[in-house]
Amino acid sequence: QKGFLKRKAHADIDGKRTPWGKRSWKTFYAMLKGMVLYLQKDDYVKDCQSSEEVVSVHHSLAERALNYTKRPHVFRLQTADWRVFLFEAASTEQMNSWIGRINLV
Ligand code: I3P
Repeated sequence: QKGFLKRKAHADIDGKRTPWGKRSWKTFYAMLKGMVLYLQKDDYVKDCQSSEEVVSVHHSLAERALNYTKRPHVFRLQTADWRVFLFEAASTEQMNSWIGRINLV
């Protein structure tokens, strides 16, 4: 499973609210391999290199973010260490595919 996703950080480790200034939507190229979600930042031009974030999806839960109504096809990922991310997919189909794949892990 791979593709572009927009991500918003909602809560950091232990469910602490992600502070102002760190809550904006950012585009990543996402790849799910095994129990790891690799998020490649879309900033080649700015940094002349790519930076990558790694999120373990082991014991995590993905579900449609029904109470987030500002954007369409957004799903919520809650990790085992109680971080919460919102991800905006390009379509409902892609959103459902990510949810299904993450919850299979
Ligand atoms: C955040 C940014 C997000 C917004 C968030 C802001 O500011 O504007 O787009 O979320 O609102 O805090 P910053 O870039 O300074 O972190 P929405 O797009 O969902 O409105 P929030 O604090 O209500 O989550």
